[in-house]
Amino acid sequence: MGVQGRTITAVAFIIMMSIVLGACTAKAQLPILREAPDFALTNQDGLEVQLSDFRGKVVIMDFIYTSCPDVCGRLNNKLKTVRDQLEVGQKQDLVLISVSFDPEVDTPEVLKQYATERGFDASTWQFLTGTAEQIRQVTDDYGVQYELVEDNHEGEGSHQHIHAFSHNIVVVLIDWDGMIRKTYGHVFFPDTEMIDDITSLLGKGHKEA
Ligand SMILES: [Cu+2]
Repeated sequence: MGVQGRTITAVAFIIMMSIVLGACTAKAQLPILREAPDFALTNQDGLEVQLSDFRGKVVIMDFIYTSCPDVCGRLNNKLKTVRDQLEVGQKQDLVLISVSFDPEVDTPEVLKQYATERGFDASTWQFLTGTAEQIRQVTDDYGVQYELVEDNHEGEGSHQHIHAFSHNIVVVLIDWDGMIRKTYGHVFFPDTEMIDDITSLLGKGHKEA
């Protein structure tokens, strides 16, 4: 091979490597994990809501109960903080859903009050409840585990009914097409991780709704 041939080989090699490196540094696409099981539940306004109503949007969904003393509130505060940091256009394409696994206490009225008191914007955030069977089905479908460990009716004549559950944490990121793209199993993920994940989906330009 002559000098010219070697130069061409070297140039070709450099071009090839830069393509490979470019591909490696490009943002990784979230894989499609599985189809998000659909459901029909009741929201904080007493209206029926189906997951499939939100095709064309990106959905972040978690599972909570309103009398949780700690983790559920922290988790929803985190989702609120993440949402607050998105650009206006991105916010419009994102729907937050919190499904209660405590339908006995978390009626639509309780959910509405909870959202209002904590500043969770109910216009873009669905708080869902249902019958015991409906909730059992949805939580089974999404791998939510929970167990009632305390059942408190506070004082005589008080309407306060407090449950305590032992439960795992399930947060799912669902794309515009109803596919689960990521699950978060704890509350300690950095805001930036979820923002990047949402942005990677919203950057695709799928806006049918
Ligand atoms: Cu909790």
